[in-house]
Amino acid sequence: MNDIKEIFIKEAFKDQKPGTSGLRKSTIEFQQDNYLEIFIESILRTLEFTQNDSLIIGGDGRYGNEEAIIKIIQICIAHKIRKIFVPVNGILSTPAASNLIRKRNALAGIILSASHNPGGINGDFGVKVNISNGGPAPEKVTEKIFKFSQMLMNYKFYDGKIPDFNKVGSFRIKDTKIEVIDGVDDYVNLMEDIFDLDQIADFLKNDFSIVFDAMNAVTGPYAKRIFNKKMGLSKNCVLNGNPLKDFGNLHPDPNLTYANQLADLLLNKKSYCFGAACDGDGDRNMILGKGCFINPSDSLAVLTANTKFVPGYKDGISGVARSMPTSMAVDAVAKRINVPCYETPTGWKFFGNLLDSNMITICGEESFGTGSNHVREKDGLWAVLFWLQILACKECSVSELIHNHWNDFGRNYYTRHDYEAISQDVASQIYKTLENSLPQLKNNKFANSLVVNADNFTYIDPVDHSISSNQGLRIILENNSRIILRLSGTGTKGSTLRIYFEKSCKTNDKLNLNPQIALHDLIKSLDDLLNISKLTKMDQPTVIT
Ligand code: VG1
Ligand code: CO
Repeated sequence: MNDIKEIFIKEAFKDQKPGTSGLRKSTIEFQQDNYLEIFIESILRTLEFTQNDSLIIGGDGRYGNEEAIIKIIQICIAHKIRKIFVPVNGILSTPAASNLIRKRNALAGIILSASHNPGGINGDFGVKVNISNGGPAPEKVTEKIFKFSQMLMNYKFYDGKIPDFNKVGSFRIKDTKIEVIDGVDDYVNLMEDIFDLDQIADFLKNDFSIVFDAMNAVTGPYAKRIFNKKMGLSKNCVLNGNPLKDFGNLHPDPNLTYANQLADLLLNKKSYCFGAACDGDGDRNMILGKGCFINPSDSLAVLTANTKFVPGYKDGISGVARSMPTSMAVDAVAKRINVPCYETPTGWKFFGNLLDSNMITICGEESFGTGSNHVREKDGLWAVLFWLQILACKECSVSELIHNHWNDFGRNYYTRHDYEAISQDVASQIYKTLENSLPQLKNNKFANSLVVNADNFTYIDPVDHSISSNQGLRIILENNSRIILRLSGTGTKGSTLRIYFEKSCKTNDKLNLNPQIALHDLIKSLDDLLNISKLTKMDQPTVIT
């Protein structure tokens, strides 16, 4: 019996263009017949596996995770891929996947996740593709995948049963060996190489209470292994620690709006000295202190200023990078320690070349993402451990650390306003109005300051010289203030508008204002120009960071 089948489709799926990070759609759309399969076939054709190449497959545990892994294995068997690594129960965080690709010398990884988007049958599903350096596929690869998806009218698959992958072991089907591995081990080993976990544990046990919110998503098993098993902390320090298919109806986006349970514990009740949360696939992090929220752009600056306290970076760093909308707080640190600072478009894939060429060691994005050359993804738990290591060395509170940082380097007041899932027409009207106003804005006054530049950001990769244009509209003002506007590439409903406001202050300026007040003139002037509240019929953004 021939159990390798060829399935034909009548029409290509027109909407398989990957966005900022992978292909994301509603779960229902992903469940259309052949939808996932055609995208996977396109990935395999693009990557061109040879006899010696292996593949990592895992996901954040959301609805459809295991079923998708089975389908992908079936397609891989039909393609005679020699070796596949799957974590037990298919649960693998994005940074752990990046690490595994590198450790096992795999050609690629397929991560089933829509990251910070909600899960469940009424939520979202997604596929991220990572290449052999462990990082997200760059644009030239995702473009090729998209091209295949528009051309292909058939795919191959193995029409047979795939054994359970609920425990460590291995099995062979036809030419393919499938190894089921522990998805947590390698990652925890890596964290032990970078950090002094004993020092952190001693500090925490000495009356420095912490709470970590895994938001019913992928980081639960990792956090329990590190905080409970390795450090011996009480079980209660990990909240929502079991990965659930629908994330227990939480929206696993670690910000003040969606991680409100944690925010309430730290900011209102002041029940702990330190709190942190990660997103659905474990690459984002939010850091909170007692009564104190750390803006992710500031977090990047604090980590960069304190690398000497972390064993993994004790020999110094080669450089830093931030995405364009991320505040320039880290630029001041880079200048002080005399290392280069690069500005890339939004999306982790743009850090890959800089990391691979050792031009940078640390990088980050304003969207709660920080990471380093230890993997090629942003890494939520890594950032949490980094903060704890600094606090353990300095023996201070989160609030003292951030205030001392501002007193030393100055402060970049910063906020991001998200208008989620608004109509595409309204979003494009707002975007076009600003785009068309850019030439008039330049060299004129805006919010009482001179506009020194107004443009649409274009990036030229310093390593391979590839050009990425249309990466965000910018109004750059004379006193190092900026307004940036871009449309999200990860949303699945309507359009999501992101607006970023920044004002930089010196050490002798007022450093303790509420950012919404410090930035009010910029926020108000932009609304006057673009009519955002009127057009969206929203008196405030969906999420304010
Ligand atoms: C958002 C963030 C971006 C991040 C991306 C993927 O993209 O702004 O900084 O890299 O999500 O994060 P967008 O296009 O919606 O602004 V994750 O945690 O979803 O992989
Ligand atoms: Co994520």
